[in-house]
Amino acid sequence: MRTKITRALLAGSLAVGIAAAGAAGASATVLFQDKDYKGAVYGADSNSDLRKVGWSKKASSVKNYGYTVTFWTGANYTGNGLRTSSDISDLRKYKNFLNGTWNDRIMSYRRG
Ligand SMILES: [Ca+2]
Repeated sequence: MRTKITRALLAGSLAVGIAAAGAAGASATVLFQDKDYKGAVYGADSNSDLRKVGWSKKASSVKNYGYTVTFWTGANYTGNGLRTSSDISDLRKYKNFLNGTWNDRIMSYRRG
């Protein structure tokens, strides 16, 4: 069963709640609008098209809680992919094609 923790524009106390859930073994990948796990948050195991939830090309940091996840620049797991099980505090440090970075590039993602 897929678990969608939350999506919200306000980080604040909600981000703290997700961090606590992560410590207990959260199941969802969490996207953060800003680097260093700050700003608005969105959490779900996967999403085939982040445009549908207003989160396309916004993530600047991510937490995967140990799960291997592949992020994609296009909808429906297309385009360039970044496969990782690491938490990434600053997607600017991850190179994408044409000397760009992964900052504000993710449009879909899923485990595996
Ligand atoms: Ca961003």
